Amino acid sequence: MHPQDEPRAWWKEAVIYQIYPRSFADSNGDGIGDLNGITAHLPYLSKLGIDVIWLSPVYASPNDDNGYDISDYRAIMDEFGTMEDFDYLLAAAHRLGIKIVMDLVANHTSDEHAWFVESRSSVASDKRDWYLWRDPVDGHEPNDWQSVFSGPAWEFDEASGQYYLHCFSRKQPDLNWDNPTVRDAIYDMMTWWCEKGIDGFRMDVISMISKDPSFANGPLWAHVCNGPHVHEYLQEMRRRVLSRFDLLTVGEAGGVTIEEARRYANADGSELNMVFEFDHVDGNATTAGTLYDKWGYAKPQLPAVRAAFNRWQLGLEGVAWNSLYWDNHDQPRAVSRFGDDRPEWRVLSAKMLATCLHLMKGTPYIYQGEELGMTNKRFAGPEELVDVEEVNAWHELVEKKGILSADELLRCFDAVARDNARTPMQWDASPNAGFCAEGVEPWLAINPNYGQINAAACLADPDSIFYYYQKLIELRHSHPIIVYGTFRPLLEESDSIWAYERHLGDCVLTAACNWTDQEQRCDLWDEHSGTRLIGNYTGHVDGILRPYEAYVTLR
Ligand code: TEU
Ligand code: CA
Repeated sequence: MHPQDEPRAWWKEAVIYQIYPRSFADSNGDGIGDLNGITAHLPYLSKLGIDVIWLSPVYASPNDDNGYDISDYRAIMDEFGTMEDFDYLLAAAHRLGIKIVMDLVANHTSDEHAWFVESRSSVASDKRDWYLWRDPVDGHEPNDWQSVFSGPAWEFDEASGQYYLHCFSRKQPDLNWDNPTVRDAIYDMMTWWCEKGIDGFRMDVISMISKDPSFANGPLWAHVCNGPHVHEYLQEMRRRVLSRFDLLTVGEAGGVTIEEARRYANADGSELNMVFEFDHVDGNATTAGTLYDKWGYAKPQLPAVRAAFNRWQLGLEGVAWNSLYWDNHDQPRAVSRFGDDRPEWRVLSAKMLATCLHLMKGTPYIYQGEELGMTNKRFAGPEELVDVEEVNAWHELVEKKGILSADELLRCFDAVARDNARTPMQWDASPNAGFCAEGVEPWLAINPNYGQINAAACLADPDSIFYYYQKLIELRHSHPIIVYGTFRPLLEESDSIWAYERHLGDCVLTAACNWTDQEQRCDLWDEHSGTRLIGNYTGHVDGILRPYEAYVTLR
């Protein structure tokens, strides 16, 4: 069995594990996860079998947005440790055969970055043009763009009488990528990290680096995503930096369409390896987009989620490469959102979701704790809001504008707030879940269900979600059809079953997942269907799928 047309690449065969360092493991008793905490848990990741770690930002930062506001790209955040700790982590990971991909946040910096401090100092500054400064229009903002984190995307600077653009918080001013000196500085910094031996970049909001030069009124997304020069800049980045090293590159691409992704992730290798699209996590697709639209609590429905994936699977076949994810540090927990986190169904539905995702075509991403079936938290009241997005949304939608009631927004937070994913990793059943020492206060409250849901319990149970993920990873490493086989959707009319085939040479992989808590009829298999590859129940009953059953065969 050999991959046919599809060129082989290590980043297609790999499984990536995302670490949100602040919430992973605290090694020095300050309640904040750190680099040495990650190093200490490398054997755990090695046991899981992952190939690559994506580290959410570890650079110096005042933490307005937990490290997505960088004040020095060449320094480690004090709370996370030192550059020596980083070098040690990188070397220790490499010894175990695990690669490390860095988060590259280069659409914006912190307002405390030396570049911005200088830019702000005077309209005559050499670095004035490194950011997007504009004069007021009729005494107010230059246009009506709203920041992703609520309120105007422009902040007025009294001293110089101009506004600067910040698509995210006011402490995250956008860089001006149209200035070639800015691009040079970014490429230099990237090269510096590559020369250190890192293995790639996850590029934060990379689809937003080229703004619509008209700065016309309208929804922010429509004017900042997939702008006129974005492909030109990424091709330049490829020539100047990426092509010189053996890297995995994935661009976070809010607002990306399949058409655009065929360029960003083109198989010709001219830009990135793959992008993160948002169709399955952002029902509204992407170009619409007032902030208010994000807040809702409707359960995603199988037909819509499946249709989104099917579109991307077919849309990129042979011409670009997909990434596959259910959740990350910006999304609620997979099992709570797409599965069923009630105690009787949590384990089965988490395994079902994993099956569904990992056997499609693309590179799968696991977000820390997903392999344990960690769940969403519950927001009791505004005193629990920590994430800048939650705090600002509360202020804007509840307090200032009264668009949502307090209760409504809290229910939305329960469903989709980012802090659902950011509660500390649940390592064991000891006080503080093994995340930090007993008696220390963790930076974000631990989910009270850590007594039942934790890594130690999973490791002790051969039937756990952890070992199911381990098996899926092993399968990917041993069956080229999982990496390279073409994708064919099945049962596209079904309201309850997500099914597909993969084809490579004469081999066919058939996967079917029951998305409901009821038994469903399913006639995909007969005596010619081949042998069982994996499933989340023991055995298989002909003609049916039991509640949340996932069943996969290979012939
Ligand atoms: O996210 C950008 C993004 O487009 C969204 O994921 C957004 O944060 C989310 O929809 C808000 O509800 C990236 C990072 O992943 C995120 O953590 C940062 O806050 C953001 O960029 C700014 O750097
Ligand atoms: Ca710490």
